[in-house]
Amino acid sequence: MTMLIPVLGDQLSPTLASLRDVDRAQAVVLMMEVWDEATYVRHHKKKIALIFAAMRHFAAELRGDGWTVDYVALDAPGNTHSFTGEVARAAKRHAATAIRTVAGGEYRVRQAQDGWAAQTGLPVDILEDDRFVCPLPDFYAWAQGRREQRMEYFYRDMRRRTGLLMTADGQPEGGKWNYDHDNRDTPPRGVNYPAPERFAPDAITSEVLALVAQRFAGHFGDLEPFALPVTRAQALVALEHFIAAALPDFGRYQDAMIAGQDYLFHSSLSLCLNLGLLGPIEVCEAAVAAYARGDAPLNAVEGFVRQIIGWREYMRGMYWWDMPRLATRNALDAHRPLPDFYWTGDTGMRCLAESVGQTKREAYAHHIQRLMVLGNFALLAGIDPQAVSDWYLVVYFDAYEWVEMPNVIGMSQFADGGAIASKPYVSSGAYIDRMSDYCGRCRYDVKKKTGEGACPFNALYWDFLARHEKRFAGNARMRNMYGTWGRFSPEKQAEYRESAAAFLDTLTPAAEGWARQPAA
Ligand code: FAD
Ligand code: DLZ
Ligand code: SF4
Repeated sequence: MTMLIPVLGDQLSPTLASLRDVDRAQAVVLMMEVWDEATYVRHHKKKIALIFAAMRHFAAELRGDGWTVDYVALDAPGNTHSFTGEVARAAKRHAATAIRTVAGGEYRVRQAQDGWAAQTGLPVDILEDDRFVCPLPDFYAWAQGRREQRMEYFYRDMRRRTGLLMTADGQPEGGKWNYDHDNRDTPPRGVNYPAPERFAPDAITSEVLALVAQRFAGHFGDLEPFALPVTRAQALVALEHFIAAALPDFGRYQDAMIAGQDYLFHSSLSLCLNLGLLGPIEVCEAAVAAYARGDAPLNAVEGFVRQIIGWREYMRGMYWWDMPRLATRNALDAHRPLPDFYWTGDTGMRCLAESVGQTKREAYAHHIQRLMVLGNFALLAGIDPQAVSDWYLVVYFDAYEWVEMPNVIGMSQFADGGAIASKPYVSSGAYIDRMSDYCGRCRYDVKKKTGEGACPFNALYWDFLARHEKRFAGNARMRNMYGTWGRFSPEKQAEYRESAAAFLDTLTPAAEGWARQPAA
């Protein structure tokens, strides 16, 4: 008997459920580089290189560990370029008698897996992906019983479940669940920012870089320099470096944005976590150990742990809870096309130009750039949420639908009608000015509210509130904003709305084909 074990590109964990309790002598691991996955959206070049390089290294490690690995490279003869096609071919090639796989992280992939039994005529065992803290059935049980599924309460359950930052008598460490209040400082001048650890490409990665340069030349983003971790050993080095160099200041400067400082005190570990090179618990335990040693303060460690066992797990749960509906949600009825500067960076708005430029270079932007600059602008301008979601899925090295889509459609664009965010994440230029150094050298004046040279975020902000007054005026968390809007004279209100309309008229829609191949 031969067990065929397809391992997908984001399942690069030696402890993967499908690789446990199997007789290696009677199993073949199948890994596939397929055009369908690399181009269903036209991913950033760096992201494709990262995934292929990590997949090839993982295959080599498995072989070293005694597994038989059938690795179908992108240019392999006969490659059908779909998961289903390759599973069917490999099942024949190896005369497989059964298939065992871990559930794919994306709805589209999970549906394909459901077709493998019919396609091959073999029994297919699809195992739960247990690399997460919260199994999906537990999340559904938690979500089902509630009128609102808010992250904060879910997070407390995850703290209790894992015991992370809990005292022996079941209380949160330090007496509070959440120390976000201490996490909103802007860094003073002269701070030394710790760059993430960089890893020089070896022969395997260099070969992938040449392949991607040749086959994906038209995709968005800079391929080189490439210095990302592509193995578990490198991921562990990156983790250790973050804990020592950045974690102590992770909390207080978490919301800051500084031009030319791409990472500040963020970890950039999302790429390792989402590929499976690191697990969520080991990452949190490393942070908690730093707190126990007195090397990092509680506000930093709690903030970091909350991102991982709170937000990350919650987003995954909300994705599966709401799919396939989530993909087409558009609660605010937003239909404007994505402006071209999301791809070119060519805009006088410095906050956006810096964030897009960094995204193009690094395939990375940190949370506040994603939420309060790039997402904020799209929400204020009424951009179609599916176009926004496609953009995020293309451009970030950590973007897989299960985590990208709830963050974009839900948290950032409020297109799920408020299932994830209790109020829309919108702000005028004042917030960006407070949290960043972008405004100082912008061609727009952040203090000017309307008219020529005024920061566009200002008029767009009030225009958004006015457009959606019916929906949001009753929201307790927005009462102050609507109170202010209501006190403006009708002439001032009209000025804001006209200024916003005039600005929106200047936007050039992006050409078709950046995110998805235009239909033939
Ligand atoms: P850090 O700031 O160091 O945080 C530590 C870890 O916490 C991250 O590595 C990540 O695993 C986790 N985390 C933090 N916030 C979130 C969150 N909201 N959802 C899930 N995990 C979180 N994250 C992705 O992994 N993939 C995406 O495609 C993605 N798209 C996003 C789109 C938008 C509009 C927004 C607002 C957020 C998105 N995020 C996404 C969440 C977050 O911005 C990134 O996880 C984070 O910026 C990754 O950088 P980091 O590793 O330096 O994070
Ligand atoms: C994102 C991606 C890309 C670019 N290429 C591949 C690939 O060639 N082979 C593969 O196994 N996975 C790839 N992925 C990841 C998948 O699109 C998808 O996110 C995961 O399979 C979901 O579990
Ligand atoms: Fe962005 Fe406005 Fe500041 Fe310019 S002035 S950087 S557009 S917030």
